[in-house]
Amino acid sequence: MRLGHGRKFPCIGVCFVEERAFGLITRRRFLGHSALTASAVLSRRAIAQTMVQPAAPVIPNLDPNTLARFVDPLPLPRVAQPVDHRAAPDGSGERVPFYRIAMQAARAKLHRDLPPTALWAFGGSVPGPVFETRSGQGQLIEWLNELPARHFLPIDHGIHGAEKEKPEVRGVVHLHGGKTPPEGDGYPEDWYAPGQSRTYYYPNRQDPTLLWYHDHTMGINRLNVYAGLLGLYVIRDGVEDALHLPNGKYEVPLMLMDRDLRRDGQLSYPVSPNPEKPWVPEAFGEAHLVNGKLFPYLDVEPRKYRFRILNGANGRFYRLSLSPEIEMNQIGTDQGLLPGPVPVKDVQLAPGERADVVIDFAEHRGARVLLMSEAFTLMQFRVAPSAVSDSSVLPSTLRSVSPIVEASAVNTRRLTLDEQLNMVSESMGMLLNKTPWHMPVTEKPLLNTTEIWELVNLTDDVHPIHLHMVKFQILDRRRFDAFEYMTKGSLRYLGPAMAPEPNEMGWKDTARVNSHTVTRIIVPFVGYPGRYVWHCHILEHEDNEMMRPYEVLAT
Ligand SMILES: [Cu+2]
Repeated sequence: MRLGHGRKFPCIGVCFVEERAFGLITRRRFLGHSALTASAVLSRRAIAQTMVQPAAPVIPNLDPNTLARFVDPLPLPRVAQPVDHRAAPDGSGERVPFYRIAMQAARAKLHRDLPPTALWAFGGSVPGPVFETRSGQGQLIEWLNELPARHFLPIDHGIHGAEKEKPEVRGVVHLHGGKTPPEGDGYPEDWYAPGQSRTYYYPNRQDPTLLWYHDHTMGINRLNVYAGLLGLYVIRDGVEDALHLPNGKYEVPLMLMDRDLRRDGQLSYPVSPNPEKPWVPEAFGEAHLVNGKLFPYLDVEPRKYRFRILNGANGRFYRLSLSPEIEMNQIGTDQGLLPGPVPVKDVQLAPGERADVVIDFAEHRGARVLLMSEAFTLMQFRVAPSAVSDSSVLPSTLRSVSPIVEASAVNTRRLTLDEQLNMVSESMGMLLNKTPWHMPVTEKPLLNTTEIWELVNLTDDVHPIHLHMVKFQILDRRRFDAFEYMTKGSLRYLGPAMAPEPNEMGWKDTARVNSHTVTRIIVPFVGYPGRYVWHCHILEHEDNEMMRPYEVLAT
């Protein structure tokens, strides 16, 4: 375990503020937006950052607000096509679609007025091709590593798993939210070098939802994903089809992510002032990409649309709303449909979380509607002026989601979320339960049993905690005295337990664990025995030790 390196953000021309809203704490770049500055409190970290004198970047970063808005149509990812059918490896004799997708260097225009940006991409595009499949329809994917021999983003060789003796470029693919056997789950240490490939089997024996695939390589995951290695994966079934939700061209994926770009249009990843230890604890970009474009527009008809939204950012939390304000209906979350539509004015998404949202433009003929995240404009909807007929339905009942009875849990684990700070409040790394990655496995639930995990967040940040292979429900969140916990070891609550938000009351695979809050999740360990991981989905945290193995034991 190499702690003792890494500073907080390099303060290149901008500083950071801490904003408290809805009981959450998020750090944001100070952009001069009054909405942000008015509530801003200069954090201990921002104070520390003013003490840092970073090296000037060779090419300054681009201010995306200097670009023309809404000049590029929203791109839609192409649908992946199988190249063959092969025998499923489960012994069933069934022949299943076989896909071959390469991780490779690519160039893409992120905006009309920018030169092509060098990226790493699945199948040559960011996002990669979208997989379309059905519940219970297995498929095989050969993931080829055809990346170049050298990385183009700053590797920190002091981070566990990214040592100098390892190949600089490595890759391994994880299907986020997939109920996947362990040999195909993309275990972070199962990486492979350029010229190699792995074929993974996805049984897809799970409810319909939006999953996503991305790199998960030990120690450089944040860099590989930032480079562009992510894509969407949709599972459907007949029950969902029968709801007659908006479909076809009226169902639109929106993959959100933020990047910093240099003025020459190339990716810029933030680094610490120490070139030997370039890791930074979070990477927030000022350029917000929707399906890989800056400020795209989408022509829509005045009717209902279904948007399948992923926060694919490394560390950015999005709080999505429409301007002018239009009420949305959230119909699904990470692991599928909610019991019924939840009317919302905004939708909060931490990295890794998904939202399934229906927006009805019927009352807004001829309008220009912006998709915003607080002060940031993400994209524009251009509503056509003429009325259309709309046969799609927004049913009041979507799917039965039975709350798991707490008494059914056979075990409760109390697990802390930890951050180590030095004397000037600079992060030295994060941990789960004060235990680095390489220590022996401590979480070993039995297959087909249910556990409660009490996630005790001792840090000042919100951490989106993701468990591989399983889905879970959020029981509640409760504020506690973190100082007393850290000094005396006693857990003293500061208020009542709060139920999850209505739009979190479905099946989840990633849960926001708020600062100084105990978030309880209840997890049926149903699926496959074997070694998996759980981790924070802020990728900079995950790469610097906020990830642990867990093992489902066969009964
Ligand atoms: Cu985290």
